[in-house]
Amino acid sequence: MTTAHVPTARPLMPTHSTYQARVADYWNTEENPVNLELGKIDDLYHHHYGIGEADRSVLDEPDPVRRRERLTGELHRLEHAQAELLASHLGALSPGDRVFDAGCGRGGGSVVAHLRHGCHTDGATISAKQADFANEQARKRGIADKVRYHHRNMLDTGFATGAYAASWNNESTMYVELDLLFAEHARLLRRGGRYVTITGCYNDAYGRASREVSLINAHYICDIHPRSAYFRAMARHRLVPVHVQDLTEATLPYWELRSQADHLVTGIEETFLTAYRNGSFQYLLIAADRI
Ligand code: SAH
Ligand code: GPP
Ligand code: MG
Repeated sequence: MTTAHVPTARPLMPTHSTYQARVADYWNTEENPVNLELGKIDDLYHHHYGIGEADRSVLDEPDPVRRRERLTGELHRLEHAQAELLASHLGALSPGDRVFDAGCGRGGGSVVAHLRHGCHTDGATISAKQADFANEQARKRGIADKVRYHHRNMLDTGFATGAYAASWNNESTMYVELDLLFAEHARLLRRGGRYVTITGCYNDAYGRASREVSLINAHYICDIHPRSAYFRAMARHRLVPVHVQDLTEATLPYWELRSQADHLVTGIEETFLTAYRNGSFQYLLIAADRI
């Protein structure tokens, strides 16, 4: 299909709840160095965590200025690896394909997917400031004709039905009801399209949400779902898992390193480490086919 005019002009946020207004406030005012200092390195701004082995030798760097730089760079490398892992699960995409980045933050994930696959991307964020920031980044990079960000509710995008070859949520599912979210992905994806999420979920095998999971919810104003909820809701919305990967072990080095970065910590680091280590919380990738 032609791709030029898929997103339609429409009034913004007709279904904006009070909760969503609070979430938007958070992201409109968020300026954590752990996000901005990392993003500045190569203008890829991520709002997700990292995966993979960390180079812990950065901690032994004797020069304090250089130590900070190396720590910042190493955390960014691990966050970038997470974005690449997600993009690698989007399936075989070609430059004519269109993909949807649900809860796109400052836009790094869409850029990674575009650079990897050449595809058109539409990102949606509930924060007007993030959408403006991300569009400006795409303009500076010279890819604004293919990579676009919209200030929209991902539950009600107004984008064209069946127009997308792939879609994803990178750490943004915990802000919404999964049935509403997957109904919108199922509507947007063409048959055989691929859906991917990387998310933090609480572990049903541990029981209900732990103290640490509740602290993470309060910190970000979100509502982490149990692992089981994902598979139930996907099954109800024609999304059939093709790959499930527990990334909990893979994300621990990121949090261990981040907890040592005095210039970047936000105060939530020990809570994540405890939640992962006590088994109440998991970092999960799910890829599913839209049947
Ligand atoms: N996926 C991005 C950002 C994750 S942070 C990344 O990996 O970098 C969570 C994002 O979800 C924020 O951008 C926030 O604005 C967005 N979000 C939360 N609720 C939303 C909603 N209802 N509609 C659209 N975006 C939403
Ligand atoms: C994102 O990142 C955090 C979230 C989207 C919410 C919670 C995610 C879970 C997996 C529970 P960020 O990069 O803005 O956070 P920080 O400022 O802590 O780096
Ligand atoms: Mg961050």
